[in-house]
Formats: sequence, C-alpha cells, structure tokens
Amino acid sequence: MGDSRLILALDVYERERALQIARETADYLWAIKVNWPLIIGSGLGIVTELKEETGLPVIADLKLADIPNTNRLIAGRVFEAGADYIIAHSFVGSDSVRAVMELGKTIIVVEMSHPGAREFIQPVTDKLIELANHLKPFGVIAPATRPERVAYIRSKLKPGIKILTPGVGAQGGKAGEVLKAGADYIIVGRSIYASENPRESVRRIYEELEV
Ligand code: FNU
Repeated sequence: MGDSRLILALDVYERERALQIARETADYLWAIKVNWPLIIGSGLGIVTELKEETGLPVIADLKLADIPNTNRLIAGRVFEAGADYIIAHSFVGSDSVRAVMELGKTIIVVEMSHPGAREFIQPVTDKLIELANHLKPFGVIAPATRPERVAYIRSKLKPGIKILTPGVGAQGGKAGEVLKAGADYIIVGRSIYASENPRESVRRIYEELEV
C-alpha cells in the first residue's frame, strides 16, 4: 500500500518461500528488506525477482562496513541487481559511506537494536548522527527496542532524513510506541515471516500503525 510505513525483513533462506511470503504480504508493505540470509540462500537474483513479483522497493541490508573501494565494488553490483536502497555502517567513516551514496540511495546505522549496541555503538551515536546530518543519506537505522533513543535521534537529526526502526515484535519493540517516538518506518521480520499466517500477521501490524 502506498501509505504503508511497514518494511518486511525477509530473513529466510529459500527462494520459493521468500517469494511466497512476499506475495502474501505485499499489499501491506512499503518495502521489502533483504539481508545476508536470503542472499546467501537464494543468490543476488532474488532482489530482481522480489521487485518483479511485488513491484515494491527493495532494501539491501548488507551493513557495509569496508574501505571505500570494497564498499563501492559491492554496492555497484547490488544496485545493478535492482536494490533501491543499501544499508551501510557509518562508524567506518564518511569516505566509506560516501562511496555507497555515490551509487544510490543509502541508509546508515546510527544505533542498533540489540543489547550489545550499548557497548560500542551507543557511545558514538551522537557522532554518527552528526555524520548523517552532514552527508544527508536517505535515512538512518535506530532501535525500536528503545523508543526514547528514537525520540532523541529524531530531535538531533535534520528534518527530511528518515528514521527506520528494526526491533519490533521478536526483539520486544512495540510498533505504536516507536512511531510516536518519531520513526518513519517500522521493520518487522520474525513476527511476520515466522508466523503461521504471514498475511494475517502483517495485516494486524499494519492496522496497529494506522491508528
Ligand atoms: P526481526 N536489524 C536489526 N537491528 O534487527 N538491520 C539493527 O540494529 C539493524 C538491523 C535487522 O528481529 C536484522 O538483521 F541495523 O526478526 C533483521 O533483518 O524482526 C531485522 O532487522 C529484524 O528482524
């Protein structure tokens, strides 16, 4: 749906299963996010196939964290395969992020959703937000598991830079709370793809976001 703020994290290995879940849930999604499990299991061609099957944007969550040249070599092929956005780590520095941004729309990580993110990433989140404000990527990743951090990141981030938040459902985050805190998009994986009825699960979360 054009007005959806929901992104499916399609972390399955199998091509057929991925396409099936994508078809069943597409009506309620803004985009589909592809991560290493699906690329390792089904090959990069799955990006092209998902786009053809659903017509939705595809986000390649590779969390690129390499030197500029290697980031460029990887991002080039992934954008060529049809990815609309690539997620890159920003702690590696502005030159590495720029290498990806020069090739296509980029989303950078400023804080992760898991408990370990408090150890090394959260202490530098302010600097990563500054980097985002300077480079102006399409968006940033912030933790749905900590709505207060999403609100903080929103307060520091230039308007226009989107906030995408993984961690809803299986990791404990609540979609409604995170939207209220200032998230633009909610990323949900296991609560949809590992449920008995992915279409019903995605519909329920979609409706929660609409109210
Ligand atoms: P689910 N993801 C995440 N936290 O969970 N890209 C981050 O900080 C981050 C991510 C991804 O828990 C994770 O790899 F930067 O099953 C997975 O693909 O709902 C998805 O978001 C969350 O999946």
